[in-house]
Amino acid sequence: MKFSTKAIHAGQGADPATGATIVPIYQTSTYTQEAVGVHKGFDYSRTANPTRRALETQLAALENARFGCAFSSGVAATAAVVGLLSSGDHVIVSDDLYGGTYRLFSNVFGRYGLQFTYMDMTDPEAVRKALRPSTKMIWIETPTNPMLTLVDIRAIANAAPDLIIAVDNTFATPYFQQPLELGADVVVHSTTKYIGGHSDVVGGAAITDDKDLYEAIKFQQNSAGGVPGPHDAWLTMRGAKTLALRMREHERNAMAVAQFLEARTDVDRVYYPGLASHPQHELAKRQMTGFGGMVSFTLKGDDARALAFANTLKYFSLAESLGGVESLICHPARMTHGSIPKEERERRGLTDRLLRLSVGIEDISDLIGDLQSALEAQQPLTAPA
Ligand code: P1T
Repeated sequence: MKFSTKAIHAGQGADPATGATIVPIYQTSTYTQEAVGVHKGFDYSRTANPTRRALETQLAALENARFGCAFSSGVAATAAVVGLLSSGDHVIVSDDLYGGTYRLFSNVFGRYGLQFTYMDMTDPEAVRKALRPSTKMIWIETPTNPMLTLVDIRAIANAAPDLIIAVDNTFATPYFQQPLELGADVVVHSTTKYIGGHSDVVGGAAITDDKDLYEAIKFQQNSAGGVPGPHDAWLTMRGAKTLALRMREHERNAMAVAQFLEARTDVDRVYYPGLASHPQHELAKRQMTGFGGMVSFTLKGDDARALAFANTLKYFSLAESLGGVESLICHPARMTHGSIPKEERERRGLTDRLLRLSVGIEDISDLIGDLQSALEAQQPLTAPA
């Protein structure tokens, strides 16, 4: 089965109880047993629920894997994977990543005795040198949020063959990037984003083809209990059916937006892996089958100018999150990445002037027109005194 067919058919067979063509929302917490321990495979909905199971089957198929666990959010999925580790274990983490992941690692798991080294992973040899006897996991976000930096998954997996390689594949989605085929052991998603696709549901997933790893993650899922309810699972599953269609359109629009911004003299830098000017454009072409829908950039001028620009846009809502059909703009330093200390942020290039676009699938002429009007509404830059 090819990708779009899997999105529509994997886990989506007719309901065995009624023949319903679409998987029903099994809005139940529990299941009546014929006798103690005699039941149809479900006994309590934290452990398993038919609607959630259909979503898990669908998402696993999209990553070309056998096993998936759905969670109530992306950070719940991340917590379940890092929760496999024990006090004293060491994790190497890509140094640009979602602020909430940084917060979870540093401020929650750090208190439980896990050790995290954040580093630039563009040099796999440097990653190999940073390995310690206690290193158990490498946590990769690629492309990173919000700088759109890439990490060569295969090179890192080769540099650390015995460790758990976890990849947050939220930005690329399985449509554009298949980390398990590149040597990763587990893929994590915020399904809140492109997979759900309509900004109406929060969720997460951890997907693997390794049975032992799956059993361990499922144990975490059931023990810590960060599961989605059946209605949220159903919404996510419905969204995922059109992932391929949406991603093609997100990418087409994002490329046009990135090229438009790059050609403007009032724009300082544009970060988009699809641009030939992106320092890792060749890796992007090799590792991904498309470049995604996220574009970050800096305007010339100060951060007040950047904020005024963001407030002037009509179709790009000023909002956290990404990956929905509607376009969003975010000021990462004050919004999604505010929990990272300023000096850490700036070391990664995440300045107060940085803006991040989640380019939606509206008509491209409206989006470009909106950006153009907002740029032209700004005070002209005055020459330095
Ligand atoms: O929000 P939640 O579903 O818990 O997902 C967390 C998460 C994990 N990984 C990546 C790469 C993410 O971008 C996120 C969430 N990010 C945002 C809310 C944001 O606006 O960047």
